[in-house]
Amino acid sequence: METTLIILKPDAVQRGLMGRIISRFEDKGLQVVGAKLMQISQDLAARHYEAHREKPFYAGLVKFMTSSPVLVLALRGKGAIAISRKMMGATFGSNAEPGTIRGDFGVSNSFNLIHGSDSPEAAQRELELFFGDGEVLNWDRSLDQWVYDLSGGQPE
Ligand code: 3AN
Repeated sequence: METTLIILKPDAVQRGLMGRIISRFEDKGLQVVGAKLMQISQDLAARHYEAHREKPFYAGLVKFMTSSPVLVLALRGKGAIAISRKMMGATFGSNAEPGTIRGDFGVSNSFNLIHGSDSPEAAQRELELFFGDGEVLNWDRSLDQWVYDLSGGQPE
């Protein structure tokens, strides 16, 4: 099972889209194992986006991400990282496919509603950045026996 870090960005929170976006992930079968409404500090934004520090959009991105609260989620499931990325859609709302979160809910390129870890290494780093000890819960979901085929001992 993989766990990924998802951020519902300030535009998603302000536009009242949190519930609808979380529902998409729950409907898909991903499990919410962490959730936190928070205001991202300058320092945390800088650490989260350190790979983009030299990019021309960096200052605007940090300003946006620290401007208003975000909802940070830890989502778990088999292939959760790739599945979430597919559900998010292309980076820019203007060309994200219909059926994806960015494709269905936005048109903007910089206000693009959601962040999701793009690799297992990024997920581990980002989960540690945003969640403290004990804030990601390993809870048994009784539904799992119908979300996955567990007959072989592994979720399929
Ligand atoms: P993604 O979020 O799809 O993984 P990345 O990792 O390429 O996209 O970029 C990180 C974030 O930087 C994006 N979520 C987006 O908010 C922002 N970003 C990327 N490229 C641009 C751009 N050209 N103009 C404005 N913001 C951008």
